[in-house]
Amino acid sequence: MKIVIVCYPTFGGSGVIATELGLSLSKENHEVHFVTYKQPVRLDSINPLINFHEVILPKYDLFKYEPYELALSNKLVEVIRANNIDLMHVHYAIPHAYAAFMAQKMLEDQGIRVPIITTLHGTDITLVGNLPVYKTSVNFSINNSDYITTVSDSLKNNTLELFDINKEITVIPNFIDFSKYENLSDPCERSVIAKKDELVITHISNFRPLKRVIDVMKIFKKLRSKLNVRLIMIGDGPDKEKALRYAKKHELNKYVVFLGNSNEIDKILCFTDLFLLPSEKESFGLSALEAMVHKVPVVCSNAGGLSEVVENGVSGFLCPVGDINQMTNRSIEILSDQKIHAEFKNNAFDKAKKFDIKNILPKYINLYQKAIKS
Ligand code: GMT
Repeated sequence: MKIVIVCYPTFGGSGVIATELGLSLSKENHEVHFVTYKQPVRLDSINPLINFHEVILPKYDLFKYEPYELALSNKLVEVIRANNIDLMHVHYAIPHAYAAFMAQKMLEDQGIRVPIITTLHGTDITLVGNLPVYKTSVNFSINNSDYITTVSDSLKNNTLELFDINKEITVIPNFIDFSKYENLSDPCERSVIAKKDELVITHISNFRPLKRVIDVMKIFKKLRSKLNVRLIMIGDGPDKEKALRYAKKHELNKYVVFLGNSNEIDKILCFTDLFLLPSEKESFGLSALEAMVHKVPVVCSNAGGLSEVVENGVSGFLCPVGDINQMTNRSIEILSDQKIHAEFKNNAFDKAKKFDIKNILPKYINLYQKAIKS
């Protein structure tokens, strides 16, 4: 098949999933064309079946805001015509489903029919998509996609509660490519960041308010008073400054490392002892899964789809949003007994296997085939 993928090219989970999906499709000999405003951050492998088409927006004095959707739908028509594309798979509804719908209509005018699959990822439904300023257009573009998927049951339920959806929604969970971890040549170098006797706690996110990074800091402060722990904060975003200030104010600087955005999270996760994700909303929690593949137990909130990824009391713990005491106590429970820690580590890895791309890719391929035939 020849597939166009539209996504955000940044470090967010939706862009990561779209990129990994494209790479896996190309390994199965499908031709993949990414259409977005920048090369996706994880699209670093050279492969003749992977193509990247940049949406370029010229500056024009009259515009206060450049009309990205317009340029994107224009580019989609151009790429689809030039490459005989079979289908469009758009990740994150805003504005991608809307732009895809316009492209589909323009192509129909030229006698070309290309189906749209829209994958909803989270905040396109639970936060920004639900704002009155976007809601009608988001609802319209979801209903006008040929197939809709969500990354968890929880997000499917949210979509049905918040929007007026007249189509079936298929749940296709996020995934991880286990084959990438089978023959890792890089050594796992804990000593670069942590001392021998220190336990390492990691948090990865885009530091948006809904990630509750100050909860991470507060949990860590409590843990530090009981255990010899070090915290690694990976990512960047609006609340990073607050987290830095918290670390300084509470004299945690010596024990917290802020690494910024990174494409090398595996180099940290491989020696991490516990992953913290206290988010207020989380449709799936891809970063938790990325930790679990490295045998890292997860202590997180019970928001959204996290309970579909982390089994409470087995591969980690799910606690009420904002319950810092409970998250601290659960972390201590895992970290203070080596036998318990080892059990949680193995369980985390076993649970992650359910999300191996080998199990998930066929679900997308089936849907693509159905969409092309219909
Ligand atoms: O979590 C973020 O802030 C990024 C966001 C995105 O759209 O890139 O992540 C969403 O999609 C990920 C991939 O499907 C999910 O793993 C995240 O849980 C989801 N984020 C939220 O629902 C807040």
